[in-house]
Amino acid sequence: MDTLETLTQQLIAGQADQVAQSTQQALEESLEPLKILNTGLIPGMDEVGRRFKDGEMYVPDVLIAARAMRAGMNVLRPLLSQSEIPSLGTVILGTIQGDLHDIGKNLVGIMMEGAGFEVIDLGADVSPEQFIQAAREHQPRIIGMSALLTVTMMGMKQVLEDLQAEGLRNRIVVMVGGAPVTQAFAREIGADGYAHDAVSAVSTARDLLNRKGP
Ligand code: B1M
Repeated sequence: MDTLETLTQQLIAGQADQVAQSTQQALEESLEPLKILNTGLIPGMDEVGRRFKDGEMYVPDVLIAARAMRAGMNVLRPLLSQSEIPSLGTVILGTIQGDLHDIGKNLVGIMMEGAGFEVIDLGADVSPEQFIQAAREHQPRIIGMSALLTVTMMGMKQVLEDLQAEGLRNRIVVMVGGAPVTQAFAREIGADGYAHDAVSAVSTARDLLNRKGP
């Protein structure tokens, strides 16, 4: 088994210390941080999701795997966010109210930082009021919302409506993402953009800002 396969297995087993070590080892083998993320860590989390769905793993196992994922991400974070690029503007990020899934949103944050955005991460379970308050306070160019549950997705629409009602909608680009979210859903709720993963979130953010202008 090569280092990335080992990493995937350790993540599934929730072995946080070993995941950190294997991530470090993969870097020492000169593997690119993005490759380690996409070929070692994320497939592990995908497999955890499959097993959870099929009743082969339970919530505590998933939490332990999520902790291991974080241990690997902590090793990669400084490398993924290394950037000499001047700030492209402020992005407010958060997982929508009622939803505690934050791993994907954290990855989006890391990649955005790496691309030169200043990221203000509101965390998970973020209410529409918190998004509005942060929009007033930080005057972001982008608000990015993440949802992993079909039952919480509609909360994104509420944030869009509240931004509109507060007169803030026109100056802010709103992006959405998360496993159950689609381009069609983004369009339906009136978001400006959708990204399938953390890497495309960066290019989508750049495109949307270019289209909107200064
Ligand atoms: Co939960 N969970 N979970 N879970 N969990 C899912 C999402 C689920 C699909 C599992 C399943 O049934 N197969 C299912 C949702 C079903 C549905 O609604 N369709 C589910 C469920 C049901 C639940 C509970 C209800 C379980 C229960 O209690 N009975 C419960 C809900 C709690 C709550 O939120 N209120 C729950 C709890 C949990 C844990 C707390 C145990 C844990 C979360 C820990 C944490 O995040 N800190 C957890 C986990 C880990 C998962 C799975 C296994 C993995 C999610 C993950 O981290 N993926 C997940 C199954 C799965 O998705 N395979 C599952 C890795 C991550 C890198 O990917 O988050 O998709 P993802 O992010 C990607 C893209 O989506 C995108 O970029 C990221 C990186 O490429 N992206 C964006 C994300 N946000 C974006 C924003 C953008 C752009 C792109 O722009 C702003």
